[in-house]
Amino acid sequence: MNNLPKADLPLPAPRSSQPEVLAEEIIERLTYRIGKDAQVAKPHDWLTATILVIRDRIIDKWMASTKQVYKTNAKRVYYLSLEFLIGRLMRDAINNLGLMSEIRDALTSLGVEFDVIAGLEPDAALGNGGLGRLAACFMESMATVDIPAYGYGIRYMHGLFRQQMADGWQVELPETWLAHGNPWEFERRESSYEIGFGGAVETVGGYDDTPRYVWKPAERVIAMAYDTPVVGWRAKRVNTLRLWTAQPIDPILLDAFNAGDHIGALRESNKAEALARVLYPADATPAGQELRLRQEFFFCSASLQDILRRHLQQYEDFTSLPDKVSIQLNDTHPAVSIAELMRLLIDVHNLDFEQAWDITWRTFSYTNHTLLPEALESWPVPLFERLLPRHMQIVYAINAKILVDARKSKMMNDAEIRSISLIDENGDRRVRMGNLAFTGSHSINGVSALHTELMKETVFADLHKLYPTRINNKTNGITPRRWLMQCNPGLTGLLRETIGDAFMDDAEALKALDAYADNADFRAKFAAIKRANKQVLSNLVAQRMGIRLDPSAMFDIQIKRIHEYKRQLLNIIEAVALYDQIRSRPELDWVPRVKLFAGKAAPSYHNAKLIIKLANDVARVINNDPAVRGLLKVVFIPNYNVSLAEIMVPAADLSEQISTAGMEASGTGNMKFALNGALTIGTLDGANVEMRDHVGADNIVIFGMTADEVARVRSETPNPRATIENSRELSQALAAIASGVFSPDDRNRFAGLVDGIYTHDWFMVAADFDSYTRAQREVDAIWSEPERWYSKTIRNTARMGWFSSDRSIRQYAKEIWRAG
Ligand code: B1N
Repeated sequence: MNNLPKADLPLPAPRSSQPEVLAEEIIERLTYRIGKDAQVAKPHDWLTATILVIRDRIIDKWMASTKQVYKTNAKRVYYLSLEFLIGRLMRDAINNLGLMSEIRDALTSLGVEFDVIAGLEPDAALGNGGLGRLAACFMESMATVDIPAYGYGIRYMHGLFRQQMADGWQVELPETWLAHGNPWEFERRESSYEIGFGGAVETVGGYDDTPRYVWKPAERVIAMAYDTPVVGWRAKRVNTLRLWTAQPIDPILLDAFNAGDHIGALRESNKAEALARVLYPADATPAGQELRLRQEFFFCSASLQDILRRHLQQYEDFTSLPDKVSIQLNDTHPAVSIAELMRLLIDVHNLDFEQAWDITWRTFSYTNHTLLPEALESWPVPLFERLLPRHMQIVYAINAKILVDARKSKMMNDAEIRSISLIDENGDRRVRMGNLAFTGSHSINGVSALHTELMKETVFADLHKLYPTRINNKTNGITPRRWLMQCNPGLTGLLRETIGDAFMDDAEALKALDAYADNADFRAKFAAIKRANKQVLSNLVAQRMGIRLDPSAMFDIQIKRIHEYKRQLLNIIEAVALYDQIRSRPELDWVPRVKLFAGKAAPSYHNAKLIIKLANDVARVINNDPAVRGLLKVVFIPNYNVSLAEIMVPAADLSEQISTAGMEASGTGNMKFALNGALTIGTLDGANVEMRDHVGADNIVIFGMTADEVARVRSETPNPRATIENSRELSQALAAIASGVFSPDDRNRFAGLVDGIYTHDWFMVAADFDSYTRAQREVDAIWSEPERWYSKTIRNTARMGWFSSDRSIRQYAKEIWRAG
C-alpha cells in the first residue's frame, strides 16, 4: 500500500480575506490553539495566533503544490545546504499572500499593532552570511518561479551566536530562536531515518560472486524531519524546507540509570542531540572538527534516504533518477552526499558500481562559493575512515576511476593528476571535498562571472581541463520581495505610483524608472523616502546606543562578516585619515558623514575581533571630539542579523563593497543596497563587476587594483613599506593607530594589525589606500550636487532588476536542472 494521494478529494474552499474574517480567525486560534482569552493575551500570543492564521492559509496552497508534482510527474529539485539564513517569516508570508493591509486592519480592530508583534518574531539565523542568505532567497524564488523544490538542512537548536559588545570587544552569547516555540514548522515523526557512524565494513558473497559490502555502524541516531512551508510571490506555489533534528535510538540507558549512573544514562541522548545543537560560526573557513563532519553526513544521509524513498514511491526504479531529480550542493558542505548516494544505490538497492556512478553524477550539481585556499574543505583520511568506513572505500573507488580517465586522456602530467586526485597526498593524507563534489557532478557553477573565470584558472584548473564542459556561471541574486517590497515600503509605494505594478512580478520592469532619473519632482520624492528611512535607522541607533545621528549627513554603510579580505580595516583607516584632515583644515567645506559598521567575527578569528575593537575605539574618540562634531561620526551597531539589515539597507546613501579584488566570490549585500538606491563604492570584485555593467560606469564609483593586478603583485616581491611611506595620509593614520591614539589604555593593542600591513599587506590595504581615498573624495563631490547624486542612485534602482534571484533561479532551472 503506497501513500500516494488518493483520487481527487476536494481541497477546502478558498477563504475570505476580509479583515473581519481574519480577525475572527485570529481570535479562534488564540482561544483554541493557545488557550488564551483576548483580555489576557500577551503580545507573543497575538503573534503566534496571527502566524497560525497565515500558516493555515498557506497549507491549502501547499497541498495543491504537492499534489500537482505527483500528478504531472514533474522533476523535483533538492537544494542541500548546511545553512538557511531565513530571518523573520511573517512579513514575507503575508506579503506573498497579498494580505498585508487586511492583516494590519484585522489586528487594529483587535487593538493590536502589527509592527509591534512583527518585531517580536525571532530571526531564524541558521546561517552565517551570504551563503546561507542566498539559500533563503533561492527557496523563495523557486516557489515564485514555480519550481517543485525542497530545501534540506539542519534544524539547529541554536543559530548563529548573538553578538554583544563589552568595552568594544565582541562577546558571543547563545542564540535561542526556539525559546517561544516555532509556529511555522510541522514535526514529521513519520519521516525518520537511521543514520550510522563508525564501525566496520563486512564483505559477504563468494569468490565467484561479486562481493557485497555491508556497513555495520557502531553508532546510530535517528534523523527526524521538521517542515516549514515556503510561499512564493502571489502564493503561486508553496515549497517545503525540511530541516532535520537528531534523536537517540535509546533515549535513556536504563541499565546505567538503575545502577545509579544518572549522567551516564543520558550519554547516547546527549551525543545524538549534539548533532543538531549548534551552527558552526565559521564563514568562508572550514570548521575542521569531527562534529562538523558528523553534521554534514547526518543531514546528507537523512536527505538522500528521504529523496530515494519519495522517488521509489512514484517510479519503478532508479534509472529515472537523473530525469526526475536534481540535487544541488550548496558548496562542499553536503559533498559527502555523493558517496552516500553511491552507497545507498550499491549496498542497499543492489545496483552495480558503474550504474550507480552514472546515476550519481547525472543527478548532482555543485555550487562553489569561495576560492580562499584556507576555505577549501578537506578531511584527514584517518578521521573520514573511522567515521565513514564504507564511504572511504567508495571515495577510493571513485578516485581510481577518475585517475584512470585522466591517464587515458593523455592530457595530464603527473602533477596535474596529483592535483585532481580526491586524496591530497601532500603531508597528512586528506579527502578533498571540492574534488569529490566536482567529479560527482555534471555541473559546477561559480556565483559571479569573475569568480567563475578565476575558478577555471585556479582551484579547478586541472579538473576543468579534463571536464571542459562542466564549469558554468550563475551570478547570484536577491529576492526583491524581501529586499525591496518588505524592507522598503516607502520606495515600493513611490515606484508603484510612478511606473505601475509590473516590477512586482518582473524586477526588470524597474527599467521604466530610468526615464525619471532627471525628473526634479520624482527626485525630490525619492530623496524624501531615503531621508525617512535614515530617520528610522537614526531612531534605532539612538535607542540602542544612545548616539544621535543627523539624517541629513551621508550614511556610509559597511555591513557583512568581519574578515580581512572584506577590508573593514581599509574603511576604518580612511575614517582616521579623514578625521585627521578635518581637524587640521576645519575651514574646508567637508561633507558631513556617518560611517556605520555592523558584522560578526568568527569567535576564533583573532584579527577580525581586533578590527571590531578598533572600529569601536576609533568611534569613541571621533564621536567625543567637538572639533569634528556634525562632520564625522563612526558607529558600530552590535548584533548584525537579517532584521537589522532590513533597516540599514534602505537607509544607506553609500554602500561599501571594497574587498581585495579576486577574493569575494560574489557578494549579495552589494545588490541589496544598489536596488534600494545607494551609490556603491567598490572594487572590481565578485558581482560588483556585473553591477557596473548593468548600472553603467557613471553610476558606480570603482577604485583599486584588479584581480589580475593583485595576483601579479603577490607573485612579485611587494614592498608595502615604500607604498606607505609615499603616502603622508596613510603613514599618519597608521602611526596614530599603532601608537595608541585610539587605545590609550593599551597602546600596543593594534600594533600587530598595523604591522601586518607594513610587512606583507596580503589584502592590499596599503596598495589600494590612495585610490580609495580619491574615490571617497569623488563621492563627496557627487554628494555636493544633489541632482547628480539622486539621478545616479535612481538609475541604480532602475537597473538592478537583473540581480533578482528569480533570474538566477530561472538560469539554474534551464541550464542545470532542466526543471520547471
Ligand atoms: O557565499 C556568498 C557569496 O556572495 C560570498 O562572496 C561568499 O563569500 C559566500 C564555509 C562559507 N563563500 N563561502 C562561504 C560559508 C560557511 C562556511 O562554513 C564557507 N560563504 C561564502 C553566496 O554565494
